[in-house]
Amino acid sequence: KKVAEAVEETVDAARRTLESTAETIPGRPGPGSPPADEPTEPQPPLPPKDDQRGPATRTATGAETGALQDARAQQGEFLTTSTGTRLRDSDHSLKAGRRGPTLLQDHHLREKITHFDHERIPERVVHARGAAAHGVFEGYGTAETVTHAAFLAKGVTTPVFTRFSTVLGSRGSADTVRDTRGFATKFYTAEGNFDLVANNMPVFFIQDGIKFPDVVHAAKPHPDREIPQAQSAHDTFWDFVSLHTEAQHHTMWNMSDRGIPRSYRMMEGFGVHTFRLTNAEGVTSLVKFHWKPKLGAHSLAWEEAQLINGVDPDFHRRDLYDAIESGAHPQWELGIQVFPDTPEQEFEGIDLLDPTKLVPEELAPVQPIGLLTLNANPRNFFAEVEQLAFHPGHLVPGIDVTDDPLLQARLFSYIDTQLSRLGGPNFNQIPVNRPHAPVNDMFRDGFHQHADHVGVAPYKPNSLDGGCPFFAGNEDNAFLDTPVEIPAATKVRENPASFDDHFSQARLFWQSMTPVEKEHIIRAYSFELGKCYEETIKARQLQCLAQIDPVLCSEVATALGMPTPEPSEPLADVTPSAALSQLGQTWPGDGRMVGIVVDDATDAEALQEVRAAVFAAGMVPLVVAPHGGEVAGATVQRTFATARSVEFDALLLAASPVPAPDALPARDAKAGAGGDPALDPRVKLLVEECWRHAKVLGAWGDGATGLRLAGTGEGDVGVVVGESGVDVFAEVQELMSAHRVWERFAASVS
Ligand code: HDE
Repeated sequence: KKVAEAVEETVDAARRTLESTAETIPGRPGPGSPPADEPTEPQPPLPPKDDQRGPATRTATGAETGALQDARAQQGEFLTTSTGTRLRDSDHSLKAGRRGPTLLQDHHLREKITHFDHERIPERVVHARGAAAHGVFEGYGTAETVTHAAFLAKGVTTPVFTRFSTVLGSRGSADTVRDTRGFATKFYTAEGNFDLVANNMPVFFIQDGIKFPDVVHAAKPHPDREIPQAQSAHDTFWDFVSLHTEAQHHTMWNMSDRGIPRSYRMMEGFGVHTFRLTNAEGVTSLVKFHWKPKLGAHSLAWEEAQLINGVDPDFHRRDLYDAIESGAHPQWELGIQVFPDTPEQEFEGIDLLDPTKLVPEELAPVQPIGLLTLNANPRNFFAEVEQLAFHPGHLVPGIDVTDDPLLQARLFSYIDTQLSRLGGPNFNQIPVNRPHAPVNDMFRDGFHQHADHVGVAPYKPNSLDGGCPFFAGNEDNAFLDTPVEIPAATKVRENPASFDDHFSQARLFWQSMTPVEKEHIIRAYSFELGKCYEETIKARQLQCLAQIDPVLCSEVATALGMPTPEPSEPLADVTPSAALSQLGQTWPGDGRMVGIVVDDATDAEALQEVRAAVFAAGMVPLVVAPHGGEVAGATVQRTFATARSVEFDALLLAASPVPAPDALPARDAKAGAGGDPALDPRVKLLVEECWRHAKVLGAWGDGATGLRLAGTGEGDVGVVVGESGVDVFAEVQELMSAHRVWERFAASVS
């Protein structure tokens, strides 16, 4: 009886704890609540047809059998074994006596440890590090002239799941490394899943998929020491791209500010390849897909990106999660550049099948066709993000591929890689991958088969299952492989001659940059090549730069302390494309972070007003104070010990805090010049870094002294000093709409 009572008490206590926790986490179900819905709504199976002996398919989520229950993760309030037997204890293994050996018969011990031993699956071979969010896509209907894809029709809304990623790093690597970013979206359309597996750069390193293992092996850590992690600043990468010169254009994008985005929410996306669309009349067009962020495309400063890798390696993942949680739902417009589908498959002399080439927007404007809004975070990272599987061949009627040899190889790779990553051929049955359209695929069995298929004839033609499932025709909107004529050809391992131009668009990109963006590119090449050991590799890359631009080449050569080579061919004559620059416009500041430095002497009312103004601007104020708790009537979010400038898009000083006893280093704690009190060195560092990273600074009241002690103040570019905090913030907000105050630094190149 005693045992039973003790057990009951323990269970009661656990339940009470659970209930109190549940109350404090809004939106989380408490005990006894029904199991949460699946992340992607399961769809009912196809209704059985009258003339059919059995239903064509019944998936594991088939409502008839109540099998939906099976797919739910947590049922009932008791801890059980995986086969549903309720457990009394999960903290002690079964032993022969309190101090005795553990018994082999302890099934729960063995089951618990065995499952744990197998929790990890292989990470993605590339794009291993990423973050994702659910959302909705709404078609504008403007694409109807070029495609009959139903989800692009006016007003049609489609659930989506988007995953952003870096390419090179492992699953646990830092977010803000210099790299290309993945931008892959799964549209769960009524006509089946459409995957737009895009990047944040419009071109790729290679023209033929057969080179993918080469470029990835070169860019990944060295196989002997397995370093460096998530970096291109090493010999093997530069060895490859300087030899395989078709990589030069993409490399230039990586060396530009595009390689270090400020946020996933502030990146453009590009389908890279040319796709073929078909409209209701059967007329085809060639298109390139673009994602345009409503917040604009913005980047970090290189030093800032490096600091973040240490201070907050999850920076991009956190930023996306926090923005969505706080209601700042990021949005992108999907757009297309449209080209006539001619036999040459080129536009204005640009080969549309060459994935190292872009088409400047000035030649083919991006036409908006729909709006993506990401509005919900995943609930279980493994289930949704890790098990998510994209494939560029997941197409819907009205959208088809072209003969781009890079795309063709991708069509093979993405299924193949899931076989080892997700452990078998049934990965599309995983909830996050499951289409919302009815599925009746006649695929059977295999590892991780969850469907309970019925019927006796999973083959076609059959009579035993009434001929089911049936083929669809035009009237049923069946997918049509576009009947493209292929000219008579000889089987060869060769590229078209137009693929031989490797430098003109790298030069086009360089020429399209503003002086400050050029400066950043020079510094990026200088840093990356400066990290290489092999002189021959650096010299070879300088030769490539000579073929792109003499200024770029000589600046990098000077930084490396090497001679500037001459180009071996005349430089390409290019027309710059202003659309390639990220600067020169203003954008909304939704979700931006504004640090406000205060101390115990700060005026509470003024602080309250400024915080309200920051919130009203759609931004997040973070109060930074000498200690935690309440300061100046506000809850402190960061102390001087926990804050680092990289968290803020702008910094406001409402105080000039004197060094606190825990401020380091001690030598900075002496009084300032001219009898000024000293400034806390951590605040000084905040200001100095914000200055260097081209962030807007503002101050009122004592804050003006703080700025001065940190070496800046009124009259400096991007620094606002005034009497009232609200007025100061109004000016700061305006400056922030240009993202950064790059004008602070005079660029040495033009
Ligand atoms: Fe990928 N790529 N890729 N890729 N790719 C993968 O598929 C591959 C390429 C891209 O968030 C892998 O499921 C080959 C271009 C993204 O889950 C793999 C080639 C573009 C993601 C693969 C390319 C991309 C991947 C690894 C050259 C931009 C992350 C895991 C022929 C248009 C998807 C996986 C996610 C992932 C192969 C080139 C984008 C191995 C062979 C070009 C965004 O299948």
